[in-house]
Amino acid sequence: MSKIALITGATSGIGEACAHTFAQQGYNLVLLARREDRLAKIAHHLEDKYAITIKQVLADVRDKDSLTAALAILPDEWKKVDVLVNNAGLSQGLDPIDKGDTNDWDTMIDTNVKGLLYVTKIVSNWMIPNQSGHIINIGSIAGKEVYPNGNVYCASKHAVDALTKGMRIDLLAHGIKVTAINPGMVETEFSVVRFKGDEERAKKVYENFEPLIADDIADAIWYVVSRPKHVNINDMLIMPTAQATATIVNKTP
Ligand code: NDP
Ligand code: 8X3
Repeated sequence: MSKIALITGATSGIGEACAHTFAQQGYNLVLLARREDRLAKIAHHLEDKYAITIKQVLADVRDKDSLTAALAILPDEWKKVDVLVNNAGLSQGLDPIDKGDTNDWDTMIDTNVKGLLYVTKIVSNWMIPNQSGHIINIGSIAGKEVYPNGNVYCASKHAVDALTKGMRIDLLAHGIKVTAINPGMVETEFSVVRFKGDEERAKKVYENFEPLIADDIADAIWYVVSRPKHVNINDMLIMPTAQATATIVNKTP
């Protein structure tokens, strides 16, 4: 049987690009996200184009009970997951700590940290009997540095950095690889979501320099996944050439 990759947040950006890359490599896919129409459209397109099979899992990673139920009903042969891409995540708002919206904080921590944990607990228990598997956590430059007004988003991605290290230690004896992929600025729906639908403001983030695109990250993930069995890439920080740090970007005037 073909290998299986489970990708969270597969309806847009980096997750969608990963779905294309793994499909092209002949993987069958479990694609998870909340937007049903988009998920179905992407799944049908990839099944037609690459002659692979896809299971769609409509779930919110924040909702532990329904997430658990949605994954539990997958047939047993679909639980032999080779690669988990913990990609579902978001930022909400860009405000100083005294002005931040506590609902935004809950959303970021619940999605980026707790959601990633819930998915990992379930899927690592599927991997352990096989004594193999590869977990890719999508962190961020925001998990390596803290930038003005990034406070809670940066904290959530620092948590992903710590959890990646912890998972690697805990899953070592089971032959499961754990990798962190930490991108700088990637033009996806990320900033539209951060600015709650303000497309003009989001567009400005990526003006006057060449940001990364989602395919750049999918390409790096494929590199990591396709190393020989005895090789693990622990941590990768990928920036646009025009970006030196989280806040220093060489923009043309
Ligand atoms: P997008 O907004 O384009 O994609 C985010 C994906 O996550 C969507 O498919 C969305 O699907 C899914 N998602 C969000 N919340 C949930 C949830 N509660 N349950 C299930 N799925 C969810 O952004 P990106 O592709 O840029 O972001 C992907 C990851 O990359 C995130 O973890 C982000 O923090 C990280 N990242 C992004 C960078 C960037 O500059 N773009 C840089 C560094 C890291 P749906 O709404 O259908 O559920
Ligand atoms: C998203 C990257 O630093 O632009 O993780 O917020 S950043």
